[in-house]
Amino acid sequence: MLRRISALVLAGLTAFAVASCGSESGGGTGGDAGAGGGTDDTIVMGFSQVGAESGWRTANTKSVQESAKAAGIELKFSDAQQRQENQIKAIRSFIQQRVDVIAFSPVVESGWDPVLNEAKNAKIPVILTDRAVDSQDTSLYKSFLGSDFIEEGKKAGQWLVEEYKDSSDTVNIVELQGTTGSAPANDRKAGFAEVIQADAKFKIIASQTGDFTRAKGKEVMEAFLKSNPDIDVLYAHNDDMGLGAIEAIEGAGKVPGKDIKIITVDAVKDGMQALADGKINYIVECSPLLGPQLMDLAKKVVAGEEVPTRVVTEETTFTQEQAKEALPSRQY
Ligand code: GYE
Repeated sequence: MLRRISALVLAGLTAFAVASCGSESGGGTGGDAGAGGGTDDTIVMGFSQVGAESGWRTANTKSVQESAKAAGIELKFSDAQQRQENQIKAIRSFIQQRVDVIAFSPVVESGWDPVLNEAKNAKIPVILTDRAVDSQDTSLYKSFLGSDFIEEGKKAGQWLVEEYKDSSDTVNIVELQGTTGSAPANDRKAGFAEVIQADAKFKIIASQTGDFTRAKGKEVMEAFLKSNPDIDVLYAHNDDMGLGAIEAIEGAGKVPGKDIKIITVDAVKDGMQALADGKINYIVECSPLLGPQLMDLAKKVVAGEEVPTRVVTEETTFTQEQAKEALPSRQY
């Protein structure tokens, strides 16, 4: 027994020596140290981020980077600029570098099976964070950490139903959707539609993508305003598009929050400020602070421990009054 243990220790030491040797000779390549499938204690995580499209995303990136540091995990961070092909490339490169774990926030839901199979064959565990994939084969990833976007859409719809409960007039709604094909766009649309369809007075008169950005939100809202003189409500799938739309509404000489009621999702600082200022009427929170839980999951997965296949983030909602109270202590 003892002999076996010392043999293991020796093997470990040799492996360690090989690893440090590798990192020295790796010199200029930077960041190779620690990779190599667990020859070193430092966990190396390859993380493929969606992009930098919104305040939410910036806060999420910061959370992931800071928590990796705090957890002693070496992070190889890659920004996909909202393009799936960039994410596939990044994941392939993580596989080639033999990172210990891959985490990514899939820009769209479909089309991941081939690259996820490559990771599986290379025995590199994958954790989905923030957004889901629609793969039937759930053995392709260990866990999915993030919000329930259908629930968020439902919460947005419930506020609207309550707001107009005493009126039988038609309520004309325009919708700014998130990135086409993304889980939050699909689900926030579906959850909202499910709740409002209970009453025929709610009519979605226009619905288009604003790609989760402020610039696109403004541009699409300008077009909505031109072709629809009678808009009562805007439902934007994130704060940034709502903020862009506010500029368009003001530009058209209307008062956001009054002439056109606005519901958004996220609750980032700028959105909360607009809510406190009366320009937005209601925000459904979606937390970007996924970093600490992600690092926790990564450590367990690398250690071969069982982890829950789904971890849902806890979230709330904000009215204008609640936003005023919450703003001073808001982290993002
Ligand atoms: O709501 C939006 C961002 O995937 C939950 O992506 C995330 C969404 C978030 O661009 O602001």
